[in-house]
Amino acid sequence: DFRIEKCKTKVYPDELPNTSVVIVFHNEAWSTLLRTVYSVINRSPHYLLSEVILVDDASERDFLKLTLENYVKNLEVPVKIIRMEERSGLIRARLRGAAASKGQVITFLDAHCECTVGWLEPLLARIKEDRKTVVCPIIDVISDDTFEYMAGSDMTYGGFNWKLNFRWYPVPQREMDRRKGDRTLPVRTPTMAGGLFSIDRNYFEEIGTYDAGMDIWGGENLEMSFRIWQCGGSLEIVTCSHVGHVFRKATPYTFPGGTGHVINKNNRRLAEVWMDEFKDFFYIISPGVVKVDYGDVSVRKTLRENLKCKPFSWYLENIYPDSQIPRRYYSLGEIRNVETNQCLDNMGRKENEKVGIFNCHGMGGNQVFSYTADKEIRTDDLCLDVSRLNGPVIMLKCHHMRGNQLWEYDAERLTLRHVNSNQCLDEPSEEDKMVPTMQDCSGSRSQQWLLRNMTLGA
Ligand code: UD2
Ligand code: MN
Repeated sequence: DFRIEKCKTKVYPDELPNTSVVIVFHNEAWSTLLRTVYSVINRSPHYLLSEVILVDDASERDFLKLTLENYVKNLEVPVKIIRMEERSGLIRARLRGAAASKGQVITFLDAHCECTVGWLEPLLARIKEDRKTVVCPIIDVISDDTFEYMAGSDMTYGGFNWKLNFRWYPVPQREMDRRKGDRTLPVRTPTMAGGLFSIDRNYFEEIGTYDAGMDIWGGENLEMSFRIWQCGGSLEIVTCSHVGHVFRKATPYTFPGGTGHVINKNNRRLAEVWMDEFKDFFYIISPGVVKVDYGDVSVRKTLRENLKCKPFSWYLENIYPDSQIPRRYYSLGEIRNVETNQCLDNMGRKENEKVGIFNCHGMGGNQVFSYTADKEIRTDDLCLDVSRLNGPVIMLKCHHMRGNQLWEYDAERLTLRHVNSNQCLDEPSEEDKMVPTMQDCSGSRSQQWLLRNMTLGA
């Protein structure tokens, strides 16, 4: 039981909607799959459990065929197995499972989970209160070495970066304040991880289920998150519900067509339908993506119109103001030095390393920075940061607190002045030609920078 004490004593209504649990899998191991199924059966009140549906996405392992079928016949709750005729990916497999299910709520789980004591009631109770709320449990970590269960945090929520990777970020203060410090109240989350959530069956259909044009893996979680928020629903992490998940280092399956291609295609579909002009952040930081064919999204665009969904800028402003994508910004593109004609370049470096400077290549990627309305210079979730007089200029996680990440661009003098140190960004020194320096502002050409706006993409 991984709940905090206050959750253990919470009382939920007797009358809750029942749920079907849909678990899709491809080449899952026996032990993890059965651990998932047993935990659902053992840790859920049976009157709330309509059925368990296992959707086999054309696995190649023998024991997942007849052996599994015979095994589940003896379980206390009806377990139905559906087989996809061909490998379809988790999105279409979940759609098939959902279509075959009967419960008032549909609960999706990955095939390597463990539901813990009391996991189900808080999810269903929240949906009963508001049928347009889509709810996720806290996803705890099951070690992929020892399979030990380790409690996760109720202080993180879902976000995403410019590359459209899902990421966990700390729950911001505004959300703590909204809950008045009560950790048993659900956290409104901008995005969900994707694998574990409950949704009212009718609402799932009203809001457009999934984008069936997405293949194999990836992107469907952001697509659904944006869609829910933009089209009038809400997405929450119900902190009194804990489900563990094995985060694995490698997948037991292939990506037909190539991992990159599949994920880029899915991401393009969601960017084109939901992100409006903000899709440029994705396209500019990963320019190769624009070559990927994403098929026809007209059906999804019509859905967006029919549901009268709000623009992505509304989502950024109201649901995700601490997003890595700034809602308002002055520039998005290269930052070029007037004297040397070279560009700032993060050289694919990671957090805590110096920002570089290099010949401009005009290809986006590592040479893309945005000067935002909050006056930070950022590339994805990293910001230019100076903490000492005379530098160095390093890339640090953006903290939205101004401080050492606050820059003043003078559009006439073309200078980038670091406010805290009152020094200006300058060309490299003789010692290290690869990194810009910080110098007292002098107005010299080496301290002049052009901030470009560029748009790649469709
Ligand atoms: C996360 C989600 C996952 C999904 C994915 C993005 C969690 C804990 N997991 O990745 O649910 O949203 O992000 O797409 O939030 N599977 C198939 N057919 C396939 C590939 C996968 O049935 O072609 C099954 C797989 O057996 C598993 C589920 O889909 O049960 C999710 O796949 P995963 O566990 O490899 O994804 P994960 O946890 O890395
Ligand atoms: Mn998983």
